[in-house]
Amino acid sequence: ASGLPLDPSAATLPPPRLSLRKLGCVPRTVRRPGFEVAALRPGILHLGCGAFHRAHQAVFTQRAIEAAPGPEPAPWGIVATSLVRPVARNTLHPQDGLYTVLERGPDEVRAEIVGTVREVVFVPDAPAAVLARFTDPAIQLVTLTITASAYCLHPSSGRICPDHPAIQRDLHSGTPSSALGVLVSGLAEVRKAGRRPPAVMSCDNLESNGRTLRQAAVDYAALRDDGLANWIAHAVQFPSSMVDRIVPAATVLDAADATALLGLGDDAAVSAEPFRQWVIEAFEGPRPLWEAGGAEFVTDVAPWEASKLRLLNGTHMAIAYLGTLAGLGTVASFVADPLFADYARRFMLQEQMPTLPPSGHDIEAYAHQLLERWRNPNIAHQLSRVGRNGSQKLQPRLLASLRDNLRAGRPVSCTLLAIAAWICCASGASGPAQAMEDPLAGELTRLSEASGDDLGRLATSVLQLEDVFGCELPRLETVRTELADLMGQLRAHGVHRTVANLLG
Ligand code: CS2
Repeated sequence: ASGLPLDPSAATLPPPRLSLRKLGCVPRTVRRPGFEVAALRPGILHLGCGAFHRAHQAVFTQRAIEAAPGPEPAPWGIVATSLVRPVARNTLHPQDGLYTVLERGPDEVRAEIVGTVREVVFVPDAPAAVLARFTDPAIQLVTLTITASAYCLHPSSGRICPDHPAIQRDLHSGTPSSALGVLVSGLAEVRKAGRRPPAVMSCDNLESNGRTLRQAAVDYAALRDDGLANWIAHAVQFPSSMVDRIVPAATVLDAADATALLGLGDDAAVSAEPFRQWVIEAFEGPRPLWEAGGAEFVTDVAPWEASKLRLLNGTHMAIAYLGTLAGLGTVASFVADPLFADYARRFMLQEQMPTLPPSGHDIEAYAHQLLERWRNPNIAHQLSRVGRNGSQKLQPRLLASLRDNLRAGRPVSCTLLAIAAWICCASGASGPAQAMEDPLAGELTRLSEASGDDLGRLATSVLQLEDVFGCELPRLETVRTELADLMGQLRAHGVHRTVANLLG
């Protein structure tokens, strides 16, 4: 018994939390911010402080500050706000905004402490203070990672939906709580103060995200004040950007791994794959030296955006629904099956690649690289997460290319199989265990119940959701019958046999 500690409770005391004071104690194997974090002044207001932001833009910004000359850190600290949940505030406050990014490669994990997030605000706690930041002369940029569904758009037209509950809530309460509401009210403050507006950059996976955000902000402003709408349309820059890094939702395993590597507690740690990419439409005015982190500034983001949305995000959707129906849990487990990997490759090369705008990009190499990234066994990217809100994401990721291919007489069966799988999951037709979170889940379940066992009827009624499918696709008899047939095959034979039949 001589090896036992005298006080057993002492052995289980948690380590102290990561904080500015403790930063000097972390082992040398962990990368630390290469600037004096306490001296970093804010320059960016960010909406949506989720795991993606923390593993993407905040890391590029860290590189930019590290590369900037001068004794003082370049003033690009981030004031990060979250709108829906207070998790970021609760975990980052006690850590002085510091957290670890665990870069999980196939063979090793590297840890980096990020120091660019200098303030974290939960908007419902202090809405007026957030709006006041828009007129803070230090804030030069406003960036957003709020996810596609928070843009409150009609999926098929890409214009805002004034009846959206988040917009209605804002209009009735007078205090904005939606991201669009905060953005437009903040810009209204800038206009009232007669200041030069910050550039506003969407970092979400949307088609022409800069133009889409501008239109959404203008439409939203027009619900209140045409003068404001007109000013936003003309005075504010909305550069587009293509962002890419696979970042699963943070888990307790991330916190535990970070704690083991740092010797300090970190409840805000996030995991990410080693790959990261950011292509930004050039804009005027001051900005961080994001190139130092590998970002590219270009005149037109469209070719990058199209291949990213259609090959990466579109195939992700196909993987999410087919994988869920096959009883799998992660993207990596799907592509580990050679038949499913063949399906993903065929889908990308035969049905998505032909629809891309001309560019000098090597799309085959890109598809190959994507399969390698998805295979990373240390990234547990949950299918339930990748597949949520499908009704809001189908249009740019699957339906746009489906239409192009139908018009050009090219093959579409891999795409239709992905849509058939979405209908099975999102309508609950394949059972509650495979149901996906979706704003239209209630409506889809109703359609499924009304159709009973008649898959043809279910396909027809789902296709008639004009907000999702527009009005052209539902009229195409071949789309309807093929979808119903594929849903029948999935139900009767399971995913493996259906995919094997399809690939021939
Ligand atoms: C995914 C993306 O959940 C999803 O919609 O497709 O989050 C994807 O992992 C990122 O866009 C990768 O950059």
